[in-house]
Amino acid sequence: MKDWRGHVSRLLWEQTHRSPQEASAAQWQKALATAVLSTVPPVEETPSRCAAYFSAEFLMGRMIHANLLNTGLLSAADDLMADYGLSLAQFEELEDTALGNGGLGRLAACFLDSAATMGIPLHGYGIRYRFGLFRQHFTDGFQRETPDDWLKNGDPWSFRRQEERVTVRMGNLTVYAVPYDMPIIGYGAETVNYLRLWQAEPLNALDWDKFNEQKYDKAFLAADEAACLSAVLYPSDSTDAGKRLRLRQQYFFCSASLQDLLRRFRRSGKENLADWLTVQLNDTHPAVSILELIRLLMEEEKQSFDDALYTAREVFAYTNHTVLPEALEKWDLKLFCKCLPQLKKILEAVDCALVNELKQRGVPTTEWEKFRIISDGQVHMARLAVFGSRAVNGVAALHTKLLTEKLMPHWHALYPQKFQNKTNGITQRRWLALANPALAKLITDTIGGGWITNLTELEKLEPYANDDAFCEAFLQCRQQAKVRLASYMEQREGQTIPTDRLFDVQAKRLHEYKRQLLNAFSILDIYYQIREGKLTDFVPTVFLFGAKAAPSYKRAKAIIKYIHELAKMINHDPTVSPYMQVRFLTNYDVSYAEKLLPAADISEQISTAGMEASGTGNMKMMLNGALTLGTMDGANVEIFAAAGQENGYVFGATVEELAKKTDYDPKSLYKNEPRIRRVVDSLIDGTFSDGGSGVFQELYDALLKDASWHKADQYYVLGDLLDFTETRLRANRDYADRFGYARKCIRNIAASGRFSSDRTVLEYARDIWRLTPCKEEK
Ligand code: 26Q
Repeated sequence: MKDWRGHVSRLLWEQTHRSPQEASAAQWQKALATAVLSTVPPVEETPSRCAAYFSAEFLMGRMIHANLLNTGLLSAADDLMADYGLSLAQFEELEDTALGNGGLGRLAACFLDSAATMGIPLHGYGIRYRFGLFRQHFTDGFQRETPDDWLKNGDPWSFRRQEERVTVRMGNLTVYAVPYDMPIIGYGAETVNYLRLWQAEPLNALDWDKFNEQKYDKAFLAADEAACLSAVLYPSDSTDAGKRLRLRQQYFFCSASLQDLLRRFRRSGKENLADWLTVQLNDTHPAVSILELIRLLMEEEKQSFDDALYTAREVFAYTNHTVLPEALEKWDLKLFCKCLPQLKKILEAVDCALVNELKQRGVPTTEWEKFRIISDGQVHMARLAVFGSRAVNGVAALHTKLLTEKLMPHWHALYPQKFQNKTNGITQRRWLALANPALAKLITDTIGGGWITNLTELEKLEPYANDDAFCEAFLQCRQQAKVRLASYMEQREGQTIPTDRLFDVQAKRLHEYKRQLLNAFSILDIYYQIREGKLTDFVPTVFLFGAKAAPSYKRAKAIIKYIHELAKMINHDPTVSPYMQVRFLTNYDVSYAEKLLPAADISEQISTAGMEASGTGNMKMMLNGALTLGTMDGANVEIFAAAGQENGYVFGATVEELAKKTDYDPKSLYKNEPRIRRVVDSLIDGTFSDGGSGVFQELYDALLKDASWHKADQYYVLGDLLDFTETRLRANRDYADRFGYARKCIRNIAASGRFSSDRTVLEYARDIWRLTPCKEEK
């Protein structure tokens, strides 16, 4: 280890000509990255069989701490920096790698960590966006966005592989796809996989003739058009329907990735592509791959269409992440064919093959339209993905049930064997070992360190729920996490929070179905009750929100403004602010989550039942011992089942109940329930100001007035409001018994083993990728 330290110091000097004391965080990171990467074995080329994870998003966060942990160099690096009066916390000033929006992108990152740790050859393929998810700030409570210049301090974890570039053609635009490889180091560093992200570059960086004609703007035009392809991540996590550039982005990385994999396949000496490779499609974003693989097999391998289609249907597997109809990708057929003319014939042929199969299997012609990939002048990507894949999975038990029974019952009837469930998971290396060092140490001191690679070991904590000394130690860890968050907020926001309170946390993308507005209304309801002296035993609480809204999502932005107004009123009310504080964190990202989630006492998971496919923040908070306050939705159902309902707080209408409420009338609730009326009226009675923008009136109308395209309060905010507040107040009262509450927290931790992404990727490997981990399970 002495050597390693000398190595780092030498690197620092060679790379920067700065002494360790003078070197910046970015320079230290680069030296450490070089040193870390030099210790790990190379990626195994062409293994006997592998899987590729195609995803438009990889939300990696910061890699420095994770890579130091996984190579066993974390404390060595910490000691080294300490010698110069520095610490690993220094790296907090560096940018996150935020090439993703939210859950789906972070899931991809967790899977890569888990697969490498479990010895599964799974490689990531995606886009090297020049700008990741926008940075958020607020002016007068309104969200503003600025570009995320994540590369400004360099990218020391990736290698440019110029020699492995490929060309991609889209109509009359042809570009290079240049790969950047980030080694993915498993815990213990026995397995190294790769994440290959493609950057679009022009065939000619400069039009020489135009330049010499002094037409300077024209001289760079073609180059700019190419660079545009991988320039920005679309900041919407539902639809950004019909955007031509988005389709081009998808095709760009899919074509490049498939060309790359075919090249590797040829080197492998294997005969049959499907024997060597499974491609997992992370939602429909990369589903155009199905058509592109067929095209490549026909053109490059001279296969017949039928053979190529057969191969594609053996190679691909599709993960669905949503049942919301508006979030299912569809492309205008004309736009699709104009953008990707080389796929037109193949698209039609695949649609035709589908029809033949329907015919063959005796599906009545009247049913065909529901299946057709081309229908209504649109290309239905989910249909293409289901038809073109060997396996289709949902991401939580309830979600898979809704997928097969409600969203795609006809497909399920046709291919019952294709459908499976793979409940999501999270990596405990990042979300416990790194994010909550105090708790991680307590757990390891108590039951040993096996949980790092086998999370079900946490079951051994169960008996300690009744051990007062352990409860006390747990509560101290929770306290430390709160103090840590408070000082981090001081640093990021210039404002802190009191730490001697209950922390109630809702952190996730802003969406109507996630119901941040329900949370806000309930806080306001409680506020009024306290003011009126009706609630005298309320345990002082800090309500924390972290959320970004898609820039074009007006209502989501209105809700952000509303929460800011609510916070302003409550925090400035001297009679109530000792009991309640409301904070909206600025620019919630992976690094913020690492500080926030370990500090939560209550994990808010309050989506309208049936709408959240899984959720993964719920798992992160459970793992750190928060109690879930949630609906019977997504993975909450499995969380409550694992921990026991008595160790959490369930509320709200269930999927079945909602299905029966066809006559739901929010207006009568509004009329008959004064508490509901009072909070809803705050939108329009002058309690809060939307700065004259009219956005609060629009929220009000969405709750009470039927619009032409959907019914009033379609997320059942008012319907669940009273039950939610009641349940939340019960949790608040329970919290007063510190040890009683801690016991429940510990039982949650003990039951969280199932929610490791190690378990999830092992299931994918066994049931879909047909891969056996290449090392012994630890
Ligand atoms: C689609 C078309 C055009 C532009 C953007 C998009 C787009 C981008 C991102 C659509 C969806 C997303 C991301 C979706 C997402 O994050 N879904 C979440 O996935 C998690 C992992 O499975 C689940 O836990 C969450 O429940 C689900 O909401």
